[in-house]
Amino acid sequence: MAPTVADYLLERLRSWDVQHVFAYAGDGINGILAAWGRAENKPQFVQARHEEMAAFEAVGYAKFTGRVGVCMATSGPGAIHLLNGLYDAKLDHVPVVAIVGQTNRSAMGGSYQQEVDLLSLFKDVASEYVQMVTVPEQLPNVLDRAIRTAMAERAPTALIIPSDVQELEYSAPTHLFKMVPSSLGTSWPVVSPDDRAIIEAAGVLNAGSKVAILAGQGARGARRELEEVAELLGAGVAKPLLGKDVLSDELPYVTGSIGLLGTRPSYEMMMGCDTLLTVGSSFPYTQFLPEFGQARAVQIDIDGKFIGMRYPYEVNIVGDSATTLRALIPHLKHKEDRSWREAIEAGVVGWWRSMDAEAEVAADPVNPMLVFRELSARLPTDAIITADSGSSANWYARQLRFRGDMRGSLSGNLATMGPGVPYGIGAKFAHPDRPVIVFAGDGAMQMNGLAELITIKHYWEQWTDPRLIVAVLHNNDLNQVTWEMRAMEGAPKFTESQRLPDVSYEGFARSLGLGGIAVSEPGQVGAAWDQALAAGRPTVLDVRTDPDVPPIPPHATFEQAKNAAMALLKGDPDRWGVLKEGLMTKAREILPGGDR
Ligand SMILES: Cc1ncc(C[n+]2csc(CCOP(=O)(O)OP(=O)(O)O)c2C)c(N)n1
Repeated sequence: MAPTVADYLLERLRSWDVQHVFAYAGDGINGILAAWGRAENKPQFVQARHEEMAAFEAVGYAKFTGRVGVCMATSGPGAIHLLNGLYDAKLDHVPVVAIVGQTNRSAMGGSYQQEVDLLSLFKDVASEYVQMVTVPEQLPNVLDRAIRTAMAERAPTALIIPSDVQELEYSAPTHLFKMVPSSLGTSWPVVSPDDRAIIEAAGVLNAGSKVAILAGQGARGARRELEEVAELLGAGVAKPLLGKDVLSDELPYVTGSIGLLGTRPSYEMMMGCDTLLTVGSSFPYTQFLPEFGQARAVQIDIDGKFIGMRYPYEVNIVGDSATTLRALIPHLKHKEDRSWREAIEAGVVGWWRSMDAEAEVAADPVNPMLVFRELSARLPTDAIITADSGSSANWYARQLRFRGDMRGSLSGNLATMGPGVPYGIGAKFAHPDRPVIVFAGDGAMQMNGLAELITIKHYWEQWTDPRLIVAVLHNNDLNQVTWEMRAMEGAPKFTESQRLPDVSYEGFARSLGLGGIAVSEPGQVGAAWDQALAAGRPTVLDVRTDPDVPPIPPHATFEQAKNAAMALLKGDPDRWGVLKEGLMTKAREILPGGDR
């Protein structure tokens, strides 16, 4: 049989070294599924439970490899289901290619079953590149451009292939008018900075005496250079959520996370600095950066489209972060006065002490911070950690001390619920030899994490290191929103919306043949981690956590604290527990032995 368009599609994906496609079947891609059977499942078809999960898995895969993630779905409903995961890729700047089916060309425009205007549907999410393949000769060019554009723009792109086109005999573009041949492979440049801008930037950085560095995910790969710059400038380094793994938390001047979920030393450093150097970050919350006029600022970013915003920077340098920092280093003067650095380091010591103390606050039954604190010390240095949107994102940001080669991510900008478990699956396919730990709320587990445990059951025996631990914060509450309503709206908990039905997460895991550990007392947490980290199979840690421990950051404004108090006065059903836990937690920051 002559190869079809679908056969050629898989062959071309193999040529691009795509090894996994996260996908879900449907008759809109029947031609491709048939080709897969002929291709002996190469690239591997990874079957998710839901197309949104397939997209999240592709995002997780891409985040943890730096390579393109590929997902596939049928026409109509399958394509629609991909959307949220693709938006996650778009907002976090991750290269993902979505391939979807469409009804036959003969039915198009006929309000046919499952016919959705997919070009319009993907127009926004895949604004960098979305195309429909209507004749075989178009395929190599459209696929290659979808992959290259995803990589070049760090964005999702989409390919629509009508079912009848999938089954056409493949014929390559020819040497004729209106044919567009294509070729494989790309050598990406390392973007060097402009020399004059380097001198200007060095002038700004040398003039300051209190330098703060903000290092985001774009600074990954510039670890050594960042450390050298921070040393020379006597600076501290704060990390937005997506940059949590760019620099070790064991360096004494790393102040940790910044922003709504951030640390006190990061906040204080930004409020007190006179100079700001931002590397590879488009951290959106201006209010956590220095006051306008307070600091002179320099930004380095690989993408000219995202530079110069969020803060009135004086020098904006487009360039690869490591290369640009290397160019900058010879021009930087070592700051002799280390008092600013010493104050930052003292703040960092105090911060970690207070994090330990906060994790020790007695709660009913388990303080969620304890779950993270107990893991932090036990984390293997090659671990990959994901967190879902919800209160776990707070504790991920503030309680985990990253070191070694640890990687971690969450839905940084879309902040969607649901990616924790599928990111973990994507991570396992990316690095089957590394332990992966997922933190997820019970709401996220009920939304999709439980179903995706079935995907884990389906595949885990393929992974050389079988450890994929899903730690569930079992608080029977949509806790992050409960607290946001208290802090932002001054509104008491609306039980009908916030309370969740009780489910045994470890019981469900065990019913699948996975490990399941129930934790209902603080004293069990450490041993549970030890057991899960030593287990020869994926494990769900089902921890009964206290919803009354406030995930409000230490620098919550007076307004937010007042609102929370008002919510309690207005008859919040959980008011006594909240008051007790909230006061005890705050006391750990304020009292002697806290962080001051
Ligand atoms: C798809 C989606 N729906 C709703 C939200 C709003 N939201 C953010 S966090 C959250 C609660 C999460 O609850 P859970 O997973 O139980 O975690 P917890 O905060 O209780 O730890 C909700 C509803 C969202 N971010 N994404």
